[in-house]
Amino acid sequence: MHPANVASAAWVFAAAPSKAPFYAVGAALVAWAVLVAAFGVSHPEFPRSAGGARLVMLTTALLVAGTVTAAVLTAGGAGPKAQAAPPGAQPASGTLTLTADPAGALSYDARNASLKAGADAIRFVNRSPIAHNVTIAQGSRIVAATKTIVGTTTTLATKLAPGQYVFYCSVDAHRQGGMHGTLTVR
Ligand SMILES: [Cu+2]
Repeated sequence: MHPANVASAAWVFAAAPSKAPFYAVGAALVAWAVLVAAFGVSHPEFPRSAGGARLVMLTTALLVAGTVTAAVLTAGGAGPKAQAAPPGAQPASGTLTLTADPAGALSYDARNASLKAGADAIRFVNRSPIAHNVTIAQGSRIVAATKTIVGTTTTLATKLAPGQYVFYCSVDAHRQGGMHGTLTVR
């Protein structure tokens, strides 16, 4: 490596330690590409043998894979922004979060929900002064139900098979009043 490149690489390591692996592997890939290109130009018959060609391709592939891996790892570890999901968004995992209307209206914050089949969790937030729950049923068969809570949050672990479900509040006539929706499990 040229002394100036070494110096700038060292600067990159010092300035951004979390991105250092990406820059290091990326720089190696660039250096390799330049080397192969320069050698190819000065040696018209390069690569001389099938084995040599394979070695060049393998090295290139490994460096590209290393760069991509380092880029992904570097991006994954980037600041607090990476973890912050937008408020109200359903996470991609098997967790369904439903929130009862905090002002006391007979409604949840969603009418249609979906979940991945398997080990799921139902998280129910009820900040209202009225007792509610989330009951999940297929037709008239109840398959899961959270505790009935007031002014707090509860989580229920469940295992749902793919299919169509309904969710509703089983307290008094809350379901008829509007606390219901559909749940699709894929
Ligand atoms: Cu209710």
